[in-house]
Amino acid sequence: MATTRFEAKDPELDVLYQQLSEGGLQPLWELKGLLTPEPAVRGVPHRWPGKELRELGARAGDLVPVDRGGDRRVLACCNPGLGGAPYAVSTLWAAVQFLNGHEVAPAHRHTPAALRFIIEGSGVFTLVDGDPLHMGTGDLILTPSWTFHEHHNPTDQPMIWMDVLDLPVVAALDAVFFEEGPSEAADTSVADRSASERWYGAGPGLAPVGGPPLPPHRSPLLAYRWADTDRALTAQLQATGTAHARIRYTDPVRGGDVMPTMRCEIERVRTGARTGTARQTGGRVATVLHGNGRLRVGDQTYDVEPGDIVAIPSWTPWSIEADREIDLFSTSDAPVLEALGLYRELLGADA
Ligand code: GTQ
Ligand code: FE2
Repeated sequence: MATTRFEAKDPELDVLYQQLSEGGLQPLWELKGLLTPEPAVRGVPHRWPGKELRELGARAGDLVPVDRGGDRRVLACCNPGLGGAPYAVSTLWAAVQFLNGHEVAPAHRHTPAALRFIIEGSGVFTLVDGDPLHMGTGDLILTPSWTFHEHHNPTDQPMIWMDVLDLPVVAALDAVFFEEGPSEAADTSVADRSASERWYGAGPGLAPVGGPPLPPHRSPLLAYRWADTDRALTAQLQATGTAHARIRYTDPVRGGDVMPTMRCEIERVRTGARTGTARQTGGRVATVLHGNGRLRVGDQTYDVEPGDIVAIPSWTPWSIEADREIDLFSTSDAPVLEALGLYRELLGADA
């Protein structure tokens, strides 16, 4: 297949361009926009309102069944800058998933890693490699790369939550694998705490001796509970006496990010306060758990409320301003950029 045919006035050069085209080659001196002074980011700032996500999720719940074949009732956030690709920013999938009462989203696994963050509701549990993880408001639940997972809603009420996956990164690396899981009836006698929490969620600085082998590439703890997160945010505000607390979810034993491709953070901004402006390389998706106010992203200002999902593309300055105390959860691909030596950050006046 021939590549773009460049043209030149010089007949000999023009012949060369013809030969290059036929040979599947391109002259760098004719190519524009490859080595840009700063990232040429295709994703744009964007906000998907929580109200709309809940309404359309519920409508899909009425119209679309969940079973083998249509495994997941998921609405993917599509960034308007990405030409229709179902990605919230170029490196992250973000979506809402809606599960009616008494429905089961069947077992499968894939190499893209996923996480769930719950804005509202409880009662669903996710089995991760057979370990049942209850999902409640404010909890972060991990389904790391290649772990089997299935979602059960044993209650009478529907539930909706946010999913974030590293799918665009794994797809760019041509490393997507998927397989269906065993569809035998799962044990629904759910314990209050998953095995992962009983082993690794004991509390600050308490790691088991002789526990199950540590998974090499991700946190052994699969559920981060809101009560713990809330306590940590409150304590940090008390410790600093400031109006802005920021916390990273970590592997409780080794201290790294929860998964190799995604960093999870939550921040609390006190009523009336505004954070400094920051910009980082790498994409980020954020969602509001509590409160309201404004999220400034690039040249956009969004009035945000719980359930809104906001895309913060790479190298785009952003800040938070709270009218009523805001808790903002966000996921970024920072671990990937850091591992490759590509992470950059500017803060305050520089950003
Ligand atoms: O819950 O297993 O948003 O496999 C996208 C792909 C959720 C899931 C998504 C998935 C899932
Ligand atoms: Fe999945």
